[in-house]
Amino acid sequence: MRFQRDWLTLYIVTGAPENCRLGLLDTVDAAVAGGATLVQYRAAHEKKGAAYVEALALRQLLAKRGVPFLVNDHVDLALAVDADGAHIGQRDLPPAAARRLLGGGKILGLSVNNTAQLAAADAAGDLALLDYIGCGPVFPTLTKRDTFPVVGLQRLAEFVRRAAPLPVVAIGGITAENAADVRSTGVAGIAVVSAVCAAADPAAACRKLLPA
Ligand code: TZP
Ligand code: MG
Repeated sequence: MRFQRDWLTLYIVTGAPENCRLGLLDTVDAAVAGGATLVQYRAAHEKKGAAYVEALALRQLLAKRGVPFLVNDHVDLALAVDADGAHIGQRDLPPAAARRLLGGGKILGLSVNNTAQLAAADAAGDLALLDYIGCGPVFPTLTKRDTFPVVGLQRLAEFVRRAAPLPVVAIGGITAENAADVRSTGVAGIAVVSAVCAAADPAAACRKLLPA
C-alpha cells in the first residue's frame, strides 16, 4: 500500500487491556466507525504468540474496513500478519535494518523525540527510508513510562519545520481539549492511546479528535 499523508490525521495506537474498556477488537472497530484513519498495534504481551493472535485479528478487521494497519516495534510480527508496515522507536531495530526486512512496499515510521535525534537520523541516511515520523510525548502521559522528555507545542512546531517534507504525527497526552492546538503546529496528524482506548464510547471520542 502506498503511503498517504492523510492516514496520519487520526492515528490510533492500541492500549494495554486495562486501557481498552471495550476490549481490543471492539475498541478498534468503534474507533474506525468514528473516523480513525490508521491503527497501530502496540502489543502488551511479553509472549509473541499471544501478540500474533491479536495482531492477526486486527489485520483481518482493518483489511475489511479499508484502514491501514501498522505494528509497533516488531517488524517480524508486522510481516507475519502482513500488516501495512511497522512503527519503530529509537531503541528498536535501526531504520535501515527494518526497511531491509520490510521491503519497499511497506510503511515505516520512526519515533523521534527532538531535533538532535532528527539530525542524527538525517546524517545516517535514515530519513529517506521513512514514510513519516512520530514525535512525542507532546504532553505528559501516564500511558508510556519510558518516554523521552516532554516536547511541548513550541518545540513540536520547530520539529515539524525541520522534518519537512517528511510528515510528522504527534503523540503523548493528546485529548479532545488540546487536539486543535497540536494540529496548529503543522503536524500531519495526532496519535492517541488513552483518549480513544480508555473511552466508554471510542467512536464518539474519535469524532471529537478529528479536525473541525
Ligand atoms: N509514545 C510516546 S507517548 C506514548 C507513546 C506510545 C503514549 C501516548 O499515550 P496517550 O494515552 O495518548 O498519552
Ligand atoms: Mg516502540
